[in-house]
Amino acid sequence: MEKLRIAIQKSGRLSEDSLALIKECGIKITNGMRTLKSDALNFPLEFLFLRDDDIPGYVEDGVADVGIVGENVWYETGREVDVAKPLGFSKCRLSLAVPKHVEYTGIEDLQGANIATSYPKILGDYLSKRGVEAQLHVISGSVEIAPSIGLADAICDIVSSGSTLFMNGLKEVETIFSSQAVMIRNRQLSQAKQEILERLLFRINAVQKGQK
Ligand code: PRT
Ligand code: ZN
Repeated sequence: MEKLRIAIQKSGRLSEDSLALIKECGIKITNGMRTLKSDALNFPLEFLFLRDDDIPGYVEDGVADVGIVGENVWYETGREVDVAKPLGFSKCRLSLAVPKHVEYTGIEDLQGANIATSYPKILGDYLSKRGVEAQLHVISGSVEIAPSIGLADAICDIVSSGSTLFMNGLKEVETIFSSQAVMIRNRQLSQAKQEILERLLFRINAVQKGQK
């Protein structure tokens, strides 16, 4: 029998809530997240546990049929996949921040600035729409320390509570993207897989209604 293959983050901020949602849908998994692959016991679903950044590419290529990622990762990778459903957890925002003593009057202050980020596509789109040209320094982690080591004048990073910015002497000056976990899907699912996806989304809707 055909199964729908879903890619879930192996370990990180999305993992627990993604699996909790599956569980709330009444779906049981054989052997947790310790393996690369797992099966559902009572639903035609198969799990792949991956790094979140790899999920949109796997879904585009059809290695996975659907996946759960942050909208930030979905947009940044620019992969040809569709959002099937916003899931309402892992809410955060992508913001620009500058050292707290810097006077900031508006986005034009960043003309010619050096900005460190892990999101060059989202930030590049945002700046070019506003006619701002800046040098983007792409770094994969610890973006918040870039100003203090002299690498950048500003940063663009994920913010949740704001405490990371605060602890690094930075202030948030623009929110450029709002994000939450979303279910993404391959654009060419077979009829059988499409039907399984609809059953899964039906259950997710019911869970979400119950939470309201
Ligand atoms: O290993 P893998 O590549 O799979 O995971 P990862 O380390 O790339 O991602 P992970 O697990 O950190 O985050 C997964 C997704 O969770 C992100 O893509 C976002 O969609 C979402 N999310 C929600 C967050 C946060 N909240 C968050 N606070 N992602 C990152 N952060 C980081 C942020 O980068 C910054 O360093 O937390 C810090 C800021 O938090 P506050 O509360 O101090 O503002
Ligand atoms: Zn990642």
